[in-house]
Amino acid sequence: MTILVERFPGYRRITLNRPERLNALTVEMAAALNTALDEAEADKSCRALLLTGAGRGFCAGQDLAAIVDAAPADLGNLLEHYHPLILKIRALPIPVVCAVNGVAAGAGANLALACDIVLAARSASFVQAFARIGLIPDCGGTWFLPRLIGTARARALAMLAEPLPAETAAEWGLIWNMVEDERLMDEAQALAARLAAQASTSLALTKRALDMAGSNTLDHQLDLERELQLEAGKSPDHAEGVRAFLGKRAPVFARTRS
Ligand code: LHQ
Repeated sequence: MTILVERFPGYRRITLNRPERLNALTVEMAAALNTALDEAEADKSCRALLLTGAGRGFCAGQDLAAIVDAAPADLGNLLEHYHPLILKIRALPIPVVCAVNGVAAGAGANLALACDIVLAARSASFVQAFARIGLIPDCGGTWFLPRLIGTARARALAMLAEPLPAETAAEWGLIWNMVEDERLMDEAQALAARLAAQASTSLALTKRALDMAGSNTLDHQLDLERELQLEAGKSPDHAEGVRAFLGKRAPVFARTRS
């Protein structure tokens, strides 16, 4: 199985599982990942996702053996399998934590950057490997990189295709944080469990607002915040959060998404 799905209380862990190829992507794998994301969304008790890779790599991007003789049109067709995954991760109404356990290259790097909170092991690295094989960053690379780290660094990473160590990725703000290798999975699971215990409507709407900010004027964004705040304000979790604060106790949020 190219994708493994494990259920934990409140969240699911999805593991890219072609370790002998550093979890390089294939069309079959993209289809399996798509199904895993759909199933997680349909399960209202699933309130967070954790994405990681099996073995020593996170994901080496497209499986190059599968495109060695590909015609240009084939490359475009392949992206029709990958690009919807990027949009799906962004549109999911639940937070997605990515535990980057090793090298994340090409589409693999950008798959990680599409997630909401990226935690990487010290030994991990991020490589926009595309220029090495005469391609351009896809799967959102040209969109994510300048927004996350600014155009100067984005351009150099995309054009030089040099590996960026996890520690620098965290310093630059490409990712949320770096942890020692042996701590990665515990920390990532704790993060997923913590998000799963939070107010789910609040997280879903926060995710939506942050994504819309990429193309909105401040004026429009303030309107959107007002609209989404009204929606968040209607959730029982909001009432519970306020009561818990005033009662000096920990809030108990709903275990099922509405
Ligand atoms: C691989 C791969 C790989 C196959 C390692 N494929 N076998 C999407 C679709 C449409 C159009 C095109 O674009 C895209 C998006 C893309 O993702 S294009 C970019 C594709 N990815 C790359 O160019 C990265 C290629 N890989 C590497 O540069 C290195 O393997 C990295 C830097 C990831 C890791 O280096 P090392 O740690 O030194 O490992 P390694 O190179 O020895 O790899 C281990 C094995 O995995 C090895 O096989 P072997 O049989 O010798 O043990 C590699 O051949 C295999 N492998 N990446 N993408």
